[in-house]
Order: sequence, then structure tokens, then C-alpha cells
Amino acid sequence: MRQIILCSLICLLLVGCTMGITQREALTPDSPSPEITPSPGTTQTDVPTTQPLPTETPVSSALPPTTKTPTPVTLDTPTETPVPPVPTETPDAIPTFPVDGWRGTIVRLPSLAQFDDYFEREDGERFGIEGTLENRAVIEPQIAEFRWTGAQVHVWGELIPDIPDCEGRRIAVDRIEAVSGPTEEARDLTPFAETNASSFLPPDRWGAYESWMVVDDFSDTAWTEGVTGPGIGEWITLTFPDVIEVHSIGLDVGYDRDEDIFFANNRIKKVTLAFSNGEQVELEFADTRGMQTIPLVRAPGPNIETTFVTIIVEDVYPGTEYDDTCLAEVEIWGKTK
Ligand SMILES: [Ca+2]
Repeated sequence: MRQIILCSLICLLLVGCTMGITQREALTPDSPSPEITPSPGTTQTDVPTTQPLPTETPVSSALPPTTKTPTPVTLDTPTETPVPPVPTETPDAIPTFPVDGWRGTIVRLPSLAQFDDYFEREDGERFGIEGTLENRAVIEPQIAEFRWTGAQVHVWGELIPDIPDCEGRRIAVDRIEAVSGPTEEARDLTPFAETNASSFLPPDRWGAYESWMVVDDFSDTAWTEGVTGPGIGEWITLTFPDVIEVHSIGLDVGYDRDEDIFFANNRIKKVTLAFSNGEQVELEFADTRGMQTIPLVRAPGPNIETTFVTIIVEDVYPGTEYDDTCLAEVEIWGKTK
């Protein structure tokens, strides 16, 4: 029995020793790692979490976001900017047509007209006309000369449609050449005239009464002398850029706004025409509304050559209400030299 108890005690001791050794041995491999990392509990969980984060963060969030974000922004802006090449397309979109030696004349318009002149092609079609931006200094004087002489011309350039000019179109002229000398036909030269008068009535609620009212192409505006009484001896002069050969003169002899106003004011009955060559001509007009044209052309010639026409009031038809003498329009037809 003693042996059995001893054996059991020995066995118990042996088991106890073995467990102690295995516990010590099991602890040994664990102890170095907690000893290497100063604070195991926190470091071990932080290292794996912070390590993947910093490596992922710089790769995925630092680099790509910064490069990706500006890329679409800068790409979008430039791609949207070229989208409005609408302005650059607009000038190109205006179609132009070649003008290849068209033949015609250049006609001056009255001073108050919307445009100053137009090219009348030989088929009667009308076009605005102007030099191009590049050659305007050269072309414009040529256009002015041909406009004055009424010469037949050939025109080269481009036709620009949809533009604020005569008939909504314009010839941008590259080259213009005369086909003929000054036209042989008498023309209305009044649009070329500058006007001046001995006096005029101050403006009122109805408008102005200055000398240029006789060349504005409106019968309801009139030059009105500004002196007391009917203005006998008052005058108005039309001066031309150069010598003209006078073929006829037309007068609308009153304030031709309407029937009542026409007869309420004085109408011109007799005038003396004075010219720069010293000649004088007396004319008498009827007491009627509208343009009255009197020929001055001389059958065998020579015709009157002058740079101005002065119209001197000699007699009037008295107005029913006002003692003011009016002249709505003047037309002087002739030829340039
Ligand atoms: Ca007028």
C-alpha cells in the first residue's frame, strides 16, 4: 500500500512538473513579441490598421483624387470653350458671292436717305457699295468720282448678303474701273448739293426751316425765309462739288405738308436764278402743289455751266394766314463735266 501511495505521489509530482514545464515553455514564445513591441495591446491592433491605411490612402486618395479631380475640370472647361466656336463660325457662315466685273452705275441718294449711295447694275438691280476694309482708302475716292460723273463702271469684289445697306446687300469692292466717261444723260444732281440761305425761320413744334430742307426729298418739310414780310430778295443757294451743265430746275413752291398748310403760307411765284458763270434767268411758277419743272436746256447750246444755283425770291402768292414764304423741294437736273 505504501508503495502504491508513493507511486501515486510520484506520478502526481511528475505530472505537476510536466505541466509546469509546458506552461513555462508555452509562455516563452509569446513573451518575446510582447517584449519587442512596447505596448502590445494597442500597437498590434494599430499597426495592421494604420499600415494598410497609409499605404492605401496615398495611393488611392492622395494621388488619384488630385490627378483625377483637376483632370476632368480642366478637360471639361477647354472642351466646353471650343463649343462656342459659334462666334468664329458666324463670320464664316455669312456666305459671300463673287462679283466678277458687274457693269452699272453708282447713284447718290438724298442727304437724309438711310444710305448714301448704291450700285445700279445694268439689269436695274440695286446693291450697296463700299471698298473693303483693306483698300477703302483707294476705292472710296474712285466710287465718289464715278458717283459724281455717272460713268458706267465694272466692279469686282464680293457680294455680302444680309447686311444693313441698300436692298440689304453690299458689294465689297476689290477693283472698280470706268467703262465710259461722264454719262451723256441728264441726272438729278440735287443730292450732291450743299445748301445755304440768306435767312430762315427758327424751328418750332412743326420742325425746322433751314435751307437743307429743300434737298431732303420730303415735300412736307420746307425752307422758310426768316425776315419780316414775304421775304422778297431772300435767297437760297445750292452749291455743287464741281461744274455742272444745267438742263432743268424744279421747285415745289410752298410748304407742301398738306393743302391747308400750303395755302396758309406764301408760295413762290417768281424767282431769279443766278449762276456762277454770271448768267441770270427769271422764271415764273404756278400756284399749285407738287414739283414744277422748267427746262433750261438750250437746243443749239451752249447750256448754262455753273458750280451753284441761287434762287432769289422775286414775287409770291400771299398766304391766307402767314406772311412766310416757303419752298418745300428743289431739283436740279443736268450733267457733270
Ligand atoms: Ca423738303
